[in-house]
Amino acid sequence: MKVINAEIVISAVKPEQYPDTDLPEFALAGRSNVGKSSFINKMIGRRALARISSKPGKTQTLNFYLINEMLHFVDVPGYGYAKVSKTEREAWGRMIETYLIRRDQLKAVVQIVDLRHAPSKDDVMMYNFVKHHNIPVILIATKADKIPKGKWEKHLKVVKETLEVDPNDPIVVFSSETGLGKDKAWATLKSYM
Ligand SMILES: Nc1nc2c(ncn2[C@@H]2O[C@H](COP(=O)(O)OP(=O)(O)OP(=O)(O)O)[C@@H](O)[C@H]2O)c(=O)[nH]1
Ligand SMILES: [Mg+2]
Repeated sequence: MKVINAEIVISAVKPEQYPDTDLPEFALAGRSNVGKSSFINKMIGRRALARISSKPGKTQTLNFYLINEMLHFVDVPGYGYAKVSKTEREAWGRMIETYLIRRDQLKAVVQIVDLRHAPSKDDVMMYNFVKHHNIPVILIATKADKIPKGKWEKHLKVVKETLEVDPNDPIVVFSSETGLGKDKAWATLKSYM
């Protein structure tokens, strides 16, 4: 997809603030620092529309990005960031759950995992949560540029086995560094719109 226009619409923390449109939405889920914001930027061809940081925990609100007046990407705060207090973590959890369960416009969760490592307990929990609520999920195994191509299949197998992935769920090997997987990711998203 050729992205002509991309803009942040709102940073929301509660449902009243979500954009009042019927446009299809895709929410990014994944560990803090896994590369959710980088995924959005690569997909839309902007270096820094979604905020990226070397510090984990950068994204703290539900950030709605409007793409070509056609769809929204929703950048969601990452989970598993140790330096966040329990109270804060619970508030984030509620905010994310409320959004994922109640948002009719949500077409699929784009769950980002790190191709280099076995998915964490939190990754497994998130995947199970999404499956439990019957929300379609697209898996993106990112940072592929950090391991040699010959090892992708082996790593992919570990990802699938650890998550006990439903064989019907698409999984795309991706790199925000090189753009690997971008076309396949767009084609996959479109099939859910
Ligand atoms: N080499 C490489 N680095 C990546 C890739 N994707 C993200 N990164 C780096 O990983 C770090 C975290 O990326 P972000 O996109 O900010 O991660 P995030 O998931 O949005 O993080 P939070 O907002 O804290 O939850 C940054 O330093 C990125 O440059 C990738 O595909 N390859
Ligand atoms: Mg982020």
